[in-house]
Amino acid sequence: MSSPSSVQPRVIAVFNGPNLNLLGVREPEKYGLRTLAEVEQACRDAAAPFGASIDFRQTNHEGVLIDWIQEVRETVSGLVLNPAALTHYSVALMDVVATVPVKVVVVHLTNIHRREPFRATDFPAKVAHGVVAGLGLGSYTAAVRYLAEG
Ligand code: CA2
Repeated sequence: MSSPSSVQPRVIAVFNGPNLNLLGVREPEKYGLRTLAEVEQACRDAAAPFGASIDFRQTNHEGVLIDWIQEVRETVSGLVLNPAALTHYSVALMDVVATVPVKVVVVHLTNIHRREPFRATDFPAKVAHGVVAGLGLGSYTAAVRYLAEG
């Protein structure tokens, strides 16, 4: 029988792709004034009422992002993924997302469908459970809440 101390907290991974470390520092007119640290805190605040915790990471490297997804795919309760520019061309990222047995929600700060035409192609979204785009930091918190109530 398991005791309360052996209950594992549910973890939601929130992984971010290239250049998102520049949020709030460069091009605020495009991506807003919130920093990635503020996005992280908002995700933690959204998960806490559901008793879930957040594994929040950012990398500028496609292979690192793929390694991280492989690392957590069997252990997390859900994955929120902002692939940033990898969104528009990474078949490798789409392929690894397709292997994740739990729900994956792709998020974008901006509405990629009202920007340059090339941004409307979203490879990981083709195999994800859901997509939230255009709500700024709210794209992340909506996805975290959805997965946390899961
Ligand atoms: O809207 C989103 O969340 C994007 O994934 C952001 C990517 C962009 O390439 C996608 O088309 C849409 C860009 C992330 C880079 O973020 C920056 C933040 C501040 C300054 C420069 C880049």
